[in-house]
Amino acid sequence: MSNNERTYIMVKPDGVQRGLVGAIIARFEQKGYYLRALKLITPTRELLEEHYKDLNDRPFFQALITYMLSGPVVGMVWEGKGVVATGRLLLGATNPLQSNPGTIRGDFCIITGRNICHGSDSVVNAEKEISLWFGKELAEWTHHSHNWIYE
Ligand code: DAT
Ligand code: MG
Repeated sequence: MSNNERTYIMVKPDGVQRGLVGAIIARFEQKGYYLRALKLITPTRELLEEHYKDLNDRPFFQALITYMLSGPVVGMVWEGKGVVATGRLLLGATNPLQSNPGTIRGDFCIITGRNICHGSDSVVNAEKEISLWFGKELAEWTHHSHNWIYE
């Protein structure tokens, strides 16, 4: 497993409106992952329909797009060993009533349609989402604690 695996994490409009951006960033930062990109974005319908295209035949798709268009989102790229799967563990289950306490969704929200954050579900999808939302604008830097986080 590569130390350079990357994932796309996004604070959804409810997370931004509720002032949870910092709390969500903190979970990834404290874990030891590298922040490679971060921006506040007002997404277009077209961008969101592409991002969620695998769900476009689901009954909740239009409600999901309307919700995601309701305000700015914060997109981020986080990097590190196992970050795709571990990122989803940090977010918690899709349905916040089933998310464990201690996870972001477990601690901060209640319903699936307002679950405050997104995380890529595979390495392949992460790379697609990163290029969709950021293109190649990723920062390369070395964490001052790198050798205290990795052997
Ligand atoms: P996740 O965001 O955990 O990867 P997903 O990719 O299956 O979950 O779905 C994307 C988003 O769509 C999810 O965060 C919230 C919404 N969603 C999923 N299932 C839903 C449902 N049954 N009812 C309403 N919204 C749903
Ligand atoms: Mg998903």
